Amino acid sequence: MSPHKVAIIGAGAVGSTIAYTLVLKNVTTEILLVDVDQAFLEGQVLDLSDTASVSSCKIKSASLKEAGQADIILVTAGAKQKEGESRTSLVGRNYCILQSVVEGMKPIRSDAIMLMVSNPVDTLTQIAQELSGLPMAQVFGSGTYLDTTRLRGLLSHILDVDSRSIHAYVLGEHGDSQFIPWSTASIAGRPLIDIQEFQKMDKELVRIKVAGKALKIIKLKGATHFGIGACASDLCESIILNKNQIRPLSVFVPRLGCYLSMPAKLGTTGIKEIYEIPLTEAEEELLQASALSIMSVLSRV
Ligand code: 6V0
Repeated sequence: MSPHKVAIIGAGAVGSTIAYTLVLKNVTTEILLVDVDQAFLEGQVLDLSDTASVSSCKIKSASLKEAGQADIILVTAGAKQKEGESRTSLVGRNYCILQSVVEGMKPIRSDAIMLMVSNPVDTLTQIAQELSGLPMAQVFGSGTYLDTTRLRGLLSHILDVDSRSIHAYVLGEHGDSQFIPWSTASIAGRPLIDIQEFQKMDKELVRIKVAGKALKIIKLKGATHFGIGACASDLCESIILNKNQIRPLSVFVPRLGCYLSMPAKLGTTGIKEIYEIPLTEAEEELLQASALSIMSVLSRV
């Protein structure tokens, strides 16, 4: 494998879980961890370095300048939601953090791929692209990949089919205005709307459970990190191995004028293509409403 450097900004619950899952995947040669809390960072690096028995990946603490020269830069730094708090309420605090992170990394390697994870992820991805000056194809957010994983997990339980064989997406904002385009969901080419168990299913309850799962976890244990760890490391693998996988990611959709989640093809150069799903009129309205909601958050920054 050719040398591959992944930088993770923010070594908290999310950043360290991404680092841990990446180490176990053995797809990268070096992980650079960056955090403002130097003692905490040193502890995380020492703890993660104990995974050496299962991986040859080296883990180091690094400066923002060094992180700016990595092949892939993940941003997880920032405040997280508290119980009952929405992701959009974090925008002011996390905008300031993002600004200092991007400025600190400059000059950023021109072919670096930047993956945003901090919330509100759609708004911050757009800001990261503008501040970094990197091409749009190289800056994207984890978007509704995690929500889609949650949806497929729930459907798998209800329909008794492996979640990876269910083609269904959560699109739009990684937040309250996200929506599920049910008309496009299928199993083995059969639209879900033609399947009897699906017809009996309470779709609104499924939507509420998917959209509300993060806050439920936060209420019970204070943070969510395993799901996003699995999703973000999968995205890194897709980039490093040029897998051309289709994932619902926060990408810039010109006709809507903002970053939000759409299925997109991901490989070594970043976002290679955006696949706009054909939507019904009602679903298109939900997409437009989600775009408006993201743009209103952006206008408040
Ligand atoms: P955490 O455990 O508090 O970690 C955040 C880390 O960021 C801390 O270690 C801070 O010291 C560090 N930090 C703060 N400012 C800076 C800075 N300027 N430079 C470097 N490091 C800094 O939070 P956690 O890891 O749980 O969450 C991080 C972010 O991920 C939050 O915004 C969450 O809302 C977001 N999540 C996004 C998800 C997604 O699906 N996109 C999923 C879960 C969490």
